[in-house]
Amino acid sequence: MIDKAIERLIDTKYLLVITGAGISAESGIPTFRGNDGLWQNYRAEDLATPWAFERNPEVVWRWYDWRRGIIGRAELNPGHLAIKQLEGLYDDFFLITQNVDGLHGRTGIKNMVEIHGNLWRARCTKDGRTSMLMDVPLKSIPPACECGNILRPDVVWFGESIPSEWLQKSYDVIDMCDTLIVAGTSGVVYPVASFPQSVKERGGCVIEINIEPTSISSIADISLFGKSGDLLPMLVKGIRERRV
Ligand code: BV8
Repeated sequence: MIDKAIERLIDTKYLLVITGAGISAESGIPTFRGNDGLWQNYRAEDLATPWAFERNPEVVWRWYDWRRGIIGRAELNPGHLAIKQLEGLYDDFFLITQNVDGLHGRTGIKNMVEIHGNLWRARCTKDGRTSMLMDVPLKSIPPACECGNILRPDVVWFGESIPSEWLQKSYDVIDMCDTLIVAGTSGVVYPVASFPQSVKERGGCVIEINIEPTSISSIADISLFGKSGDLLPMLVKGIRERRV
């Protein structure tokens, strides 16, 4: 199957990659729905929603600060680095990540949207101004903006709409790409969960990378089962070897 994926990738003009929490699992960051997942110990509804934040901003901020502590100690893994290398192998490349951990950004990748935001960025609840919040742990919880109002994590919570410019950019790339690699996502969170089907409907090829079948597997043209940190570097190696 990996040879079939490499053959397709050699002929690809515009490569779109979509990632989820599974890409960062090998960096030691808990996923959401796996056995050791974040949602095993917390209820998403209790934390990753605007209502949870309104009800108890301190609890929500402590959860994010705990995650920032883990992520701050995490190293990039070969899967993150391979995606950065893929960017260099194609004139037309784009990454849509659902991850808010900022690890793709640490590779220096440029053609990317963090469609669910970034937990290292904070947003003023009054005027919407954003700022990077790098202290771990936070000096005060909940942190306050210099204007005195409370800050929130600059992420997209359940029940919140994806910022229109990020969504439009995603739809533009979905229209233009001829191959999609979707890696490390359970494919259950919308609207990103609908993107592979959209690529398929436009005649694009969908290559899935995951350690187990997901809801995307039924529409994937090629499913590569294994760790993204192993498989993505193999794809990069194969493309480089067979490119004339
Ligand atoms: C919205 C940020 C309009 C915060 C997150 C239909 C249409 C539209 C909306 C909806 C709809 N149905 C329901 C909705 C509402 C909701 C939704 O989708 N709910 C789901 C649960 C059914 N969607 C929304 O609210 C979105 N907004 O659509 O606006 C609107 C508004 C109001 C009402 C309706 C519509 C906003 C969604 C964004 C939510 N924010 N996070 C934070 O992170 O703190 S979601 C969260 O899930 C993360 O961002 C995460 O990235 C994302 C997806 O999870 P995954 O990344 O897939 O992680 P998961 O653990 O599930 O899977 C990991 C995978 O990796 C597994 O498959 C595993 O096997 C694999 N894996 C593990 N290790 C490895 C590996 N693979 C490879 N290698 C390994 N080593």
